[in-house]
Amino acid sequence: KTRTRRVLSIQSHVVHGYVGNKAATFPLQYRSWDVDALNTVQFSNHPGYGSFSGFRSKAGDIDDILEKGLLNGLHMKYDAVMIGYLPCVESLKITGQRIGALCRQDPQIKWILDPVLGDNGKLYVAEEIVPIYKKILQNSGVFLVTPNQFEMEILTDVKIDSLDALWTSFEQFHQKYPKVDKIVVTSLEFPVSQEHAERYIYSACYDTTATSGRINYFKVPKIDAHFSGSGDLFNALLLDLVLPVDYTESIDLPNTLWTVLLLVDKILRRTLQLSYSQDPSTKSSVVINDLKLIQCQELLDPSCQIEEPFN
Ligand code: PXL
Repeated sequence: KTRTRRVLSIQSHVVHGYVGNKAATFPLQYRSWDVDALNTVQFSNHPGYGSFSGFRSKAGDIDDILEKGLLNGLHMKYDAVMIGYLPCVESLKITGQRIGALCRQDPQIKWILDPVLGDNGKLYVAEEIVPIYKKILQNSGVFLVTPNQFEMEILTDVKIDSLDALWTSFEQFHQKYPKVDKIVVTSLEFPVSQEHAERYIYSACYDTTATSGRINYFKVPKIDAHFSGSGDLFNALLLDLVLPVDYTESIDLPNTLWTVLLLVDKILRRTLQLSYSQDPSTKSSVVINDLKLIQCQELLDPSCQIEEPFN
């Protein structure tokens, strides 16, 4: 009899579209997780559309649901807690404290933290958010952290403009936040050569528990489009593969990351193809508002074998 894994996923909710919990829930459920989705905002759609309406959950309301409702009311037991977009200072502070205490109480619970700060050199949260993430990472035994390149730079004070600098940044991260188990820098771009800079992105990981080859990186053909929610989908699939049902203190992080990269690539390409066939005016360099997760469900099936890398 297989156990059903259960995750508490603290992220955004959009009524229309697929970012935050809407991007994570279906893939995780499809891969046999019980997903408890706590919504940090409820928006009509993601703000990238240009207009949206909705509201952020208040810190007190999030805490009420988490502390009173789930942990002390229902006495929920989780295999994992995933925290994504949490843009409000008070909400992040209190949630960080609660999940920190929960994981100290029960070290079996794996905390996956996406330190959402910004992208492409721009912060998209208030500056006061930065020290809160730093404090969480210093004090808590976060299992897996998934910064992008810009977030990694902010957290380590290292400008990542080469593979060497990436190495330095990983070492700095481990020095500053020794309690963090695993780091995945989801996407990186730097000019190795003029040709490569345009055609590839990188993804890299650091596993502090690996006995050799702690750092690994992969080169992935770049898709010339921006997909809202792709990072959230990436984190959900990474969570699934990094915590298999038979999880025993060691997984092969580079191998896991490679599988996630292949899978996300396939889903993004299928999304682009479907967007194009529905609207032929879709340009090759585009912003894709909504992932086509439902139409990609057979790719999400855990038995789906992806044979051809990147084409
Ligand atoms: O994909 C991250 C994300 C999360 N939450 C909200 C967003 C986005 C990205 O667009 O708009 C509300």
